[in-house]
Parts: sequence; C-alpha cells; structure tokens
Amino acid sequence: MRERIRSFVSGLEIDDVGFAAVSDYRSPMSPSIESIFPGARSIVVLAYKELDSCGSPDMNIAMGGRMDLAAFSRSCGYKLARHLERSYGARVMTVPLSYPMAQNEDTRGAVGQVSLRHAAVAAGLGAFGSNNLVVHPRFGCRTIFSAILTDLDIPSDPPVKENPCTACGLCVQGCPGKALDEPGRTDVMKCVKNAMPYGLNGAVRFWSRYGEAPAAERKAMLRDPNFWRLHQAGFIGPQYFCFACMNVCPVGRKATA
Ligand code: B12
Ligand code: SF4
Ligand code: SF4
Repeated sequence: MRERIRSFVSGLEIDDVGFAAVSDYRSPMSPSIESIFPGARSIVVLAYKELDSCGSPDMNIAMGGRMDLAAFSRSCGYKLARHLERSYGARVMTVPLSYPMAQNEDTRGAVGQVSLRHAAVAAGLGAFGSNNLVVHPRFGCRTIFSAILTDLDIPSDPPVKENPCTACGLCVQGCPGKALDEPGRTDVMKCVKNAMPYGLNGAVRFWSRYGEAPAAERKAMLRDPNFWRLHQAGFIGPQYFCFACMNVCPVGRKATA
C-alpha cells in the first residue's frame, strides 16, 4: 500500500511523501491527534519544495510564490485524501499548511492543530535545524509541509540517517528579527514583528491609534500605504515579509524537484 500511495503522490507532482504512525508523533505543545481524529493511526506527510520566488528581495513575489504553493498543496491534499477513501476505504482528514489555526489565550495563535514539523520528522522527511525549521535532505529548509490523517495502519518511515543541518550558524546570524538567538527556540513575538508586519499585531496597533486620532489624522492614516497593506491582508490572508531563515541555508540550495 505504501508504495502504491507513493506512486499516486508522485503522479500529482508532489516532491516527497513520508508516513508516520500516530504513536511516533510527539509534539509537546500541540493537541493530541486522538482529540482531532479519534481512531487515526497514521499521518501521511507531503513535502513541497518552494519555488525560487521565496528568495526574491521583492516580498510580494516571495509571498505570491507561497500562495501558489498553498493553493497547489490544498488541491493535492484533497485529491490524495479522496484517493485514500476510494481505493482503501480509509477515513481521512486533511491538515492545512498553516491556517485555519486555533486562536485562544493558551496558544496565543502560535500552535497549529497538527505540528507539521514534528509530523515531518516522525515521517523521516528531515530533522530540526538550528533555525527550528525541518531541513529536508534534498530540498533543505525551503520545504513546506501538509498532511493527511487517516485510520489506515501504516508504520513510520525510518528517520533521516543524519541531520542535514551542518550547524553553520548562517540562519541564526542572518535572522533580521534576532528571533533565533536561543538554541531550540524561536522567539515568536520577535519573528512576528519582523516577518508579519501586517498581521494581527499590526492591525491592533493601527486601529488603536486610529481610534484615538483626531479627524484630520484619521484621514491621513487611511491614505497611508501601511493601511493599504492591512487592507490587502484582509482579502489575501496573512502575508510573510521575511523568508531569510529559509533562504540563507546552504542545504539543498541547487535542488530541483
Ligand atoms: C504558528 C506558526 C508560526 C508562528 C510560530 C512559530 C513557532 N515557533 O512555532 C510564526 C508566525 C512565528 C511562524 C514563523 C515562521 N514559519 Co511557521 N508555522 C506555524 C504553524 C502554523 C504552527 C507551528 C506550531 O504549531 N508551533 C508550536 C509548536 C509545534 O512548537 P514547539 O513545540 O515549541 O516546537 C518548537 C521548538 O521546540 C523547536 N524544536 C522542537 N524539537 C526540536 C529539536 C531540535 C533539535 C531543535 C533544534 C529544535 C526543536 O522547534 C519547534 C519550532 O519552534 C506551522 C504549520 C503547522 N501546522 O505546523 C507553520 C510552519 C512551522 N511555519 C513554517 C515556516 C516556513 C515559517 C517561516 C519561515 C515564515 C515564512 N516566511 O514562511 C517562519 C520561521 C520561524 C522559525 N524559524 O521558527 C513552516 C516550516 C517548514 C519547515 N521546513 O520546517 C511550517 C511547518 C508551515 C508549513 N506548512 O510548512 N510560524
Ligand atoms: S522568518 Fe525572518 S524573522 Fe522569523 S525567524 Fe525566520 S529569519 Fe527570523
Ligand atoms: S543555515 Fe546552517 S545552521 Fe541554519 S539550518 Fe541551514 S545548515 Fe543548519
């Protein structure tokens, strides 16, 4: 079954796939898989190499490439889920790239329903690097994951033999937000401030100022590009303005899918 699923995945032009038994998935902060999908037994993790867009100095092009990947992965995940249902009589649930995600006081909006990095590691698709990203042996850090939970009983793929991260330190030094200085931990607030200026925090700052501003200043605020960016985020969704920790990494630099 594993090889037949692999071949279906390859036909969808997905770059890599790994399997993890639910019992091998360990993510200390995330909810249990049982609480999401009672009876789930394995996680099919899909890996997608980012296009060179993510290396563009123009963040609109970089984010556009990520949005293409998000749309492609959604469609592929759905197709594979239906294939597992039809061909194997499986029960299936898809896990999105990032959103939707629980927004509550406990998680502060920074914990996914399923930690795709921990799932990818359990599925033998890479290991945690010094930037806390999962480094894929061929594609390096420029790899994005999605997953399908299923009640099919598929044992885990073997873990990667060697961590592809060489601990060169380029990602830690190259983080413009200084969010990677503490080993094994990303300072979420520092990363968000630098990488998502038009996310929730940016919106709260803008509307708090707007609420207190006199009429003339309000008019000026609405004619400011900062507001235009927030408005754009309202219809295209969250935008990243930093891809540095993926880009500076030399691992898999020249990889093609
Ligand atoms: C919320 C979120 C964020 C938040 C919070 C990040 C965080 N620290 O968890 C913010 C907005 C800051 C963020 C930033 C980024 N994100 Co983000 N994010 C997510 C999301 C939706 C959930 C993550 C989560 O649940 N975290 C909470 C729990 C799991 O983290 P944790 O238990 O504390 O584990 C951490 C540490 O313990 C450590 N760790 C655990 N074990 C080990 C072992 C070793 C040896 C080491 C060194 C570290 C280590 O690493 C973990 C991450 O910090 C996932 C998608 C998903 N559903 O998984 C994407 C995801 C993690 N993001 C991703 C990416 C690419 C980014 C950014 C590069 C932004 C961008 N331009 O895309 C930055 C990178 C920041 C970084 N270097 O850590 C990718 C990572 C791909 C990969 N190859 O690893 C994911 C998986 C999205 C995807 N579908 O592929 N992200
Ligand atoms: S996305 Fe940017 S700010 Fe966030 S950890 Fe990576 S390099 Fe640092
Ligand atoms: S840049 Fe260097 S230290 Fe950072 S993840 Fe890549 S190989 Fe590891």
